[in-house]
Amino acid sequence: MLNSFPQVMTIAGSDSDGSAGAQADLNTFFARGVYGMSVLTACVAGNSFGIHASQALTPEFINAEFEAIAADFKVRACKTGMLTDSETIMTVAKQLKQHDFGPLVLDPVIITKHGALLLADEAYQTLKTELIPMATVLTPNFYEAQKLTGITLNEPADFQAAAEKLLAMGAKNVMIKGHHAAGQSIVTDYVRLADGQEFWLSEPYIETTHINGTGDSLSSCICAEIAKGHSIEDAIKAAKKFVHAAIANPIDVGHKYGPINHHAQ
Ligand code: PXL
Repeated sequence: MLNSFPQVMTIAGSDSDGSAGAQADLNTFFARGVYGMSVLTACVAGNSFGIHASQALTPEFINAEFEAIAADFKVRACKTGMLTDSETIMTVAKQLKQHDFGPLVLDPVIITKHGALLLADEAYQTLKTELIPMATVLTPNFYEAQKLTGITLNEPADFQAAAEKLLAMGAKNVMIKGHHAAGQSIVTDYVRLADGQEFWLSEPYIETTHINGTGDSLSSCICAEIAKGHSIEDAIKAAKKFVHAAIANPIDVGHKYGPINHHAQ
């Protein structure tokens, strides 16, 4: 009975407006019926216009958060979001090696959709060598996949080559997210699983300004589904549907670029 309820943990930044980062993760965890915890790595002052200030938390404090959770809870799966810099990545990697927090969904957050930098340039290499090898599922978006692999994504074969390269870095499963080619009416993701299976997932493209937190929520949903015992393939497919519904049914908050709707199912 003790600690039997599915528990998950996000390792991410707080976004004050609730649209992204740890807030989006915790909303997703709640919506998917798991108990969510958060190791905050940074706090950003954001609203629907953008990010106005950012403050990294210290390694000492981040360690204290990890230790507090590890001492008391049984985390079945975890995910990462904003990791700021190499020092933060090293702190997180060390904690993930010391404790068993279950499978890791690594969302390699680099920059927001509106251009705010959430990961320093100097940290790409550390992310590649320290964390990607620990990733059960790696979920780069179109931009991040190109940054991490150096491969320009045009043709389907480019996506396959990029995924191959990310697998060679040590990720077990890769989902390259959310490419919407100009003029097309669908958004397509490419998935490559550990067993060699590959597939494309498409949903209709929705013209909207309410997409803050999309990537965070997708990776959180994968994490939640894994914690409930679903396969990686099913978790990825469920997450794609969840995020699509959350974009398709917007809620009216903020003045500009709003959040997705975690109440939608
Ligand atoms: O959605 C990417 C993201 C991740 N983490 C934090 C953010 C954002 C985007 O605004 O603020 C803390």
